[in-house]
Amino acid sequence: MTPQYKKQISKFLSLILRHQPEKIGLQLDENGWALINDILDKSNLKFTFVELEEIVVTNDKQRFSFNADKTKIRANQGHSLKTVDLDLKAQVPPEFLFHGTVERFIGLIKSNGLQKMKRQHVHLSANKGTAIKVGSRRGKPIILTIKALEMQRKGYKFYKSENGVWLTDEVPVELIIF
Ligand code: HQG
Repeated sequence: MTPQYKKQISKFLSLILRHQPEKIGLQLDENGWALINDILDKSNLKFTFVELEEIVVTNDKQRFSFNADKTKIRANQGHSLKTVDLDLKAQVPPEFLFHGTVERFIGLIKSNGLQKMKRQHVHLSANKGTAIKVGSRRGKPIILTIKALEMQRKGYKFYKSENGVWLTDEVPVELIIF
């Protein structure tokens, strides 16, 4: 497999495991798991179980996880599907978390806080470097600092995905340092 083909498969997996399983007639269970054999059968991109394993293990952001007996796979975060509940336990966050965005959203964020938009959660990171990468997908990154521990003490819930992304429902504007 070339790196390009691996990337193409990884993007395809993100699409069917986070957003549109119906594209290939795939079923996800309530916690977002899909049967690996179904994916291998239904995918137009051809790959074997061993190749899938390599893609999951070497994925730059560890976007996917296997279940214990490696019959199922799911995306660790990033879903837009409303029906998937990752069943994560609420956790106490560090004092500060970071969010990478771009200038054109700042006005709206200043009025509405950070909103999950099309996804299930607002995505935050414990380190600035990751937030810079996330923001850079859209242009010159602007990094917002979130008073996460204070938020949690005020009753907001925080979750950490299997691959270390911090998730929350929204961030009120008064707890964002611009
Ligand atoms: C912005 C990728 C207007 C927000 C990344 C962001 C991440 C607002 C965009 C993961 C807003 C939503 C998630 C408001 C927030 N008004 N815009 N009130 N509140 N926004 O893609 O955090 O490679 O859903 O700043 O690396 O950019 O796919 O979220 O710019 O981990 O695995 O609305 O997706 O991971 O965009 O990225 P997104 P995100 P993967």
